[in-house]
Amino acid sequence: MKIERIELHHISQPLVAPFRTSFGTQVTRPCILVAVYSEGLVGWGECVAADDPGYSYETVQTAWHILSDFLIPPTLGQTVTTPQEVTARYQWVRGHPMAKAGLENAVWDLLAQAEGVSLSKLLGGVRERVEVGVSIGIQPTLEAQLERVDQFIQQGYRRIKMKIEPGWELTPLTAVRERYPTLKLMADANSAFTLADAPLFREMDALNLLMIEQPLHYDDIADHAKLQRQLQTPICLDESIHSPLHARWAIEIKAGRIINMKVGRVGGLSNALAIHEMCLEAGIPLWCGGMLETGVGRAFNLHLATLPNFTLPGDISATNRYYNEDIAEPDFTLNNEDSTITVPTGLGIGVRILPERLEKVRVGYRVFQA
Ligand code: OSB
Ligand code: MG
Repeated sequence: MKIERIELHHISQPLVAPFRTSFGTQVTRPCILVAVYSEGLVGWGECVAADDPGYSYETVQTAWHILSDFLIPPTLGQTVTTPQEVTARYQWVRGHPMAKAGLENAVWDLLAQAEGVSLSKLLGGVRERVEVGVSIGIQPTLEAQLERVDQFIQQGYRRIKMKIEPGWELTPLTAVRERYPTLKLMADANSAFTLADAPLFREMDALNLLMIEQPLHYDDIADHAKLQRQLQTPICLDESIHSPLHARWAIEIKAGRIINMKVGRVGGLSNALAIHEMCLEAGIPLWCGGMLETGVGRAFNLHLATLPNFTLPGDISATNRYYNEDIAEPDFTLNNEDSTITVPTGLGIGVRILPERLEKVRVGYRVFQA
């Protein structure tokens, strides 16, 4: 297929509630939607870089620059039959995985549509519904935290992730554990602690958490390996894994026992597939992380999480947990009898962009024509 046209849509949508983590508070969520046109079809991808470099060094602005000046020019006008033919043209570009994923994933959607299959089918997915949980931001008070957990449990979520930071860890986690003794409960520190906090994490072993996500430095695997040796609770790596190479290093040194897969963080679906394969062989379970995506990114997450080694519930919540109105339809809803979301069965990612909604929240637009 010849890539005839590529569009970048920079959008910014208000979140239904502020989302506070150890690295900051998000009130609105931007992203860049990438549209790739060929032979009457349009593939969509979502670049999940944020407004600020708090979670990752990438921002909407750096991704816009990398896409516009380095990734899109060699892609335009090319004839492609596989996504790897696109990624090969910008393989020399170091870093910037979220920018790369936005473009590569749009090509996956395009190619799946052209082949007349859903993305899950093209990837080799094995399930129609995906088990999901919810990620709860840091709350102003313990009462607010418990109330938030209660709300989500009432909505049907059966796995709760709590954000933690120094001063907001054992007390809120213990309170939730006491109220829900058998709940699948986990904590995400977003790199807020150091190895000197090992005693604190050893105390968490008593809480029977599903895992502790990224307790230490965002670029570290060495200290995570040291901490994992002192804990019974599995460590899950998020921020530290940017590529199949990082995944291999982390597995080799036993830096954790679980990996959070985010397709943006690892540079696109091809790398996600490579990491999936590697983890399957190494006995490392995966789950699909989230970046407060729009319906486009959420659809990618659902399709990806249908692969066999995604054996733990993902951070893929219902649309109404993030946005009042989204730019794509249908909205994703929780099947609240079993805490799953049904994977779209249409062609490609199987969601439809709503042009009026898109324009309403769009703050930047650029067209590249072959
Ligand atoms: O660390 O997993 C994280 C959101 C933005 C950036 C980083 C993270 C998160 C979440 C929310 O935890 C996941 C979601 O529901 O999309
Ligand atoms: Mg995380």
